[in-house]
Amino acid sequence: MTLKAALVATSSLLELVNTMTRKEVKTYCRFCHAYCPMVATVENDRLTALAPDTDNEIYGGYTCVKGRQMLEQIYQPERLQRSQKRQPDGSLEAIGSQQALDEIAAKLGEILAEHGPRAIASYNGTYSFQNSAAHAVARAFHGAIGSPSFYTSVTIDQPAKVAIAPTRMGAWTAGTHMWNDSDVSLVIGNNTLISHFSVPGGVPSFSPANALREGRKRGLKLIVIDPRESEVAKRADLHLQIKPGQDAALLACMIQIIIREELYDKDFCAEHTQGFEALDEATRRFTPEEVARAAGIPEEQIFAAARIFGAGPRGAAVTGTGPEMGPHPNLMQHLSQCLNAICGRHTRAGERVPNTGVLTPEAPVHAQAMPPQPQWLTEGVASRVVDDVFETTVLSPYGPLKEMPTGLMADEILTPGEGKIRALICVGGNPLLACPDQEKMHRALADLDLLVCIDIKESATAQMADYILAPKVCLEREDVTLLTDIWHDKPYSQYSPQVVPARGDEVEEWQVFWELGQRMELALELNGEPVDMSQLPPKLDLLRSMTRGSRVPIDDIVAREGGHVIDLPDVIAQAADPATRGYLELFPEGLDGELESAFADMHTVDDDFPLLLISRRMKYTHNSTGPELSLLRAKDSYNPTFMHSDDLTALGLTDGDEISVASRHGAIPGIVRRSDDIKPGVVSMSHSWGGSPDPSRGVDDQFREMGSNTNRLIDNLHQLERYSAMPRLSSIPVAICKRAP
Ligand SMILES: Nc1nc2c(c(=O)[nH]1)N[C@H]1C(S)=C(S)[C@@H](COP(=O)(O)OP(=O)(O)OC[C@H]3O[C@@H](n4cnc5c(=O)[nH]c(N)nc54)[C@H](O)[C@@H]3O)O[C@H]1N2
Ligand SMILES: Nc1nc2c(c(=O)[nH]1)N[C@H]1C(S)=C(S)[C@@H](COP(=O)(O)OP(=O)(O)OC[C@H]3O[C@@H](n4cnc5c(=O)[nH]c(N)nc54)[C@H](O)[C@@H]3O)O[C@H]1N2
Ligand code: SF4
Ligand SMILES: [Mo]
Repeated sequence: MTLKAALVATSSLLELVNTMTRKEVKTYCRFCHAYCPMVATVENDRLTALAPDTDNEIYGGYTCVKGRQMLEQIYQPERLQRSQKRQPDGSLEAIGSQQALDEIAAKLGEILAEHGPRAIASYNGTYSFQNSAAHAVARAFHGAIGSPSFYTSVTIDQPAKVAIAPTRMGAWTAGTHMWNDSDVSLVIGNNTLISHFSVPGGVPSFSPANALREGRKRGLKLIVIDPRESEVAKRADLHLQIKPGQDAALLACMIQIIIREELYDKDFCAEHTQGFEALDEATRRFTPEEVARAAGIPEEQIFAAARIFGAGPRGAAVTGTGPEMGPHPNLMQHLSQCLNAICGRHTRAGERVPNTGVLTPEAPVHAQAMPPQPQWLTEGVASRVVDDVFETTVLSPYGPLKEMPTGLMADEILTPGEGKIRALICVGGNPLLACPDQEKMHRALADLDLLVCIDIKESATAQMADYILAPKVCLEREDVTLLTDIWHDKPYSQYSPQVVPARGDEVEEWQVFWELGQRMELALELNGEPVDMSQLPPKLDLLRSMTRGSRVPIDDIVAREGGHVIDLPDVIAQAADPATRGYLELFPEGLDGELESAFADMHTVDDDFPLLLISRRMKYTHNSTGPELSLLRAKDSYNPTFMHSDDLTALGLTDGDEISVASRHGAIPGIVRRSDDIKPGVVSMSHSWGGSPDPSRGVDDQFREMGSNTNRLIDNLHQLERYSAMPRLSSIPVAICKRAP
C-alpha cells in the first residue's frame, strides 16, 4: 500500500470508530436559570456539537447565544481543571483536590475550635444554584457545625419578593394567575427577553419570544414600567417610561384609581384580605397629577395602565430586579402584590392550580391565604453590624429557609468580636464584583484567615483566594431541574446524565461540603435523613433524599430521556379550610411610614449628582460569566455607559467618549454609548464587570478591556432596606464628566 492509500485507510478507519462511538445525549443548559433543553453530540467522550432539542414541547427548540458557547467553555485552556493553592509569594500552584480538601478541613477545624461556628461562612452565588445538590449539602454542612453564616446572592437580588412581602402580607396558597391564561400582564422592571428570568404572570422565562407572540395572538395586553424601552417594553401595548425609583408612588396611584373607579374585586377583598380601608386611606395622597410629575410620565398613561390592569379579568403584576434594587423595594413589592390582591388575581376554589411541581412534595391546595408571619422578620440570628436586622427567611417549596443578608457580609468579616467571619467558602459566586462597596469587600476578603473559591476561572474574587477548587461544569455532571420545578405552567421536569466525563481533577460543589464534613467528622443530614459519611455517596442518592415524598419519584424522571411535561392529573384548588385559612394583610405594621418616605422622595433631586444610574442585564454575559468566552467577548469587552443623546449633548459628550461616573461614594471610568431607548436623566450600566480594585492591578487603566465595576459607586450601609438589609443597588445619583486624558 502506498503511503497515501495507507493514510486514507487510517482516516476512514478513524471515522468509522468515531461514528461507532458517536452518541447524542439529551441534556439541558445551566448557563442561566432557563434550563433550555439541548442535544449534545459526543465522540470519543468529547463534546463535538450542541444543538437545541427541537422535540421539546415547552421550549420548542429555543436556546440563546450564551448557552451555545458551552462547547468553548468546556475546552477553553484557561478553564481551571485542577485545584490551585496560593503560595507565600502570591502565585498559584496546582494541588490535588483531595490534598487541598485535607488542608482546608484542617484549617476550618482550627477556626471552629478557636472562634466557634459563626466564624465559618459560605457565600453561594449564581452557579451554586445550577448544581441541583449544592445548596442542600451546603446547608447540611452549616447545620452540622451550627453556623448561621450561610449567604446567597438572593439577598442582593430580590429579597422583597422572596422573603419580605410574603412574610408581611401572607401569600395565596393556590398561586397567582399565570401568563398562559392571562388577559393582562403588568411587568415592572423585568426584561425576560434578555434575562430569561421572571415569576409566574410575567413574560415566561422559557422561550420568552414565543410566549410573547402567543400572548399577542391571544389578545393579552402587556403593560411595562421601565425607565428604558427595554426589549420587552418594545413589544408592550403600553410602556410607562418611569423615572427610576418612583415605582412605589406609581403603584400607590394605580391602586387609588382602581379603588376610585371600582375596578377591584369587592368579594375577594371582603373574603380574603385585611386592611383595605387603611390602604385606601394611605394611598390617597399619591394623586395622578403629582405622581405623573414625579415619575415623568403623562397622567393619561397612569389612568390607562390602571384601567387595563383593573379590567383584567385575569392577569398579574410582576416585578424584576430594576425596582427591587431601587428605593423602597419592600413597599414597591408589597404594593405590586396589593394590586394582585385587590383585583383578586389568584386561583380560586374549583380552578386548576397552575403547577404544584413534579419533584416537590404533594400536598392538598386550598384557595386561601397563608397568613402573614411577621415574627419571621425579627427572629433568628441577629446581624452583628446593624441593629434590628436578623436572618432573612426565604420561602421555598420545602418551607422557610434562613440565610444571612449578603449586603452586610463584608461588615460581618471586618467587625471584630465574637462571631466575626474568618473563613469563607465561595461557591460559584464573585462577591468582589457583585457586592456593594467594592473597596470594602476587597478589604474584607483580604482580612479573612481562609478564602476558598469553587470557580471555573481565576475570577476577581478567586484572585484573593487561598485555594481555588476546580468544579465540573454542567455538562460534566448529572442534574435535575429542581430549581425550576414550580416555575412552569405545566408539570415539567428533566434529568440530564453526565454528558462527558471531566478530564482533570474537578469536584462538584456539593462534594466539597461532603468531603469537608467527612474530614471534620460531621454528621450531615438531608431532609431529615442521615447522609452516608463513610464513602462519597452517588449524587443520585442525595437527590433522592432531597426529593423524598415528591409527586413523581425522581427515578421516573431519571428513566426518561430529555425534558417532558409529565402527565399528571390537574390539581384543583379546594375551598378554604376554616381551620387554617388566613387573610392577606394589605396594611402591615410600618407601611404608613414607608408610604410617607416614598411620598417625601417623589421630588428629591441631588443637585450635585443629578443623573440616576440603574442596572441592567446584557445579552452576551451572565453577571461576570461570559467575558472569558471569545464570541461573547467579541460583542463587548466592557460594560458601556448607556445614555440618551439629549444628555450627551447637554454634557458635551459624543458616543464612545471616555468619561468618569461619580457618586457620593466613589468614581469609576466608563465609555459612553448613545442609546435613545433610555429616559433622559438616566444612566444604565450592567453590574459585575471590571476587576479587583487593588491599585497594583491597574483596573482603572483597563476599563476598555474589562469594564468598570458599578459597585464602587455604592455604599452598602446607606439606605439599607428594613428587614432584608438589601442595599440600594440601582437608582444611584451620579454625575458624569469627560475623563481627563
Ligand atoms: N450594582 C449591582 N450589583 C448587583 C446586581 C445589580 O444589578 N447591580 N445584581 C445582583 C444579582 S441579581 C446577583 S444574582 C449577584 C450575582 O452575584 P454572584 O453570583 O456573586 O456573581 P456572578 O458574577 O454570577 O458569579 C459567578 C461566578 O461563578 C463562576 N462560574 C461560572 N460557571 C461556573 C460553574 O459551572 N461552577 C462554578 N462553581 N462556578 C462557575 C464564574 O466564573 C463567577 O466567578 O450580583 C448582584 N449585584
Ligand atoms: N443575559 C443575562 N441574563 C441574566 C443575567 C445576566 O447577567 N445576563 N442575570 C441573571 C440574574 S442574576 C437575574 S437576578 C435576572 C434578573 O432579571 P431581570 O429582573 O429581568 O433583569 P434585567 O434584565 O436587568 O431587567 C431589569 C429591568 O429593570 C429596569 N429598571 C431599572 N431601574 C428601574 C426602576 O427604578 N424601575 C423600573 N420599573 N424599572 C427599572 C431596567 O431598565 C431593566 O430593563 O437575570 C438573570 N439572567
Ligand atoms: S436562555 Fe441561553 S443561557 Fe439560559 S438556559 Fe437557555 S440557552 Fe442556556
Ligand atoms: Mo440575580
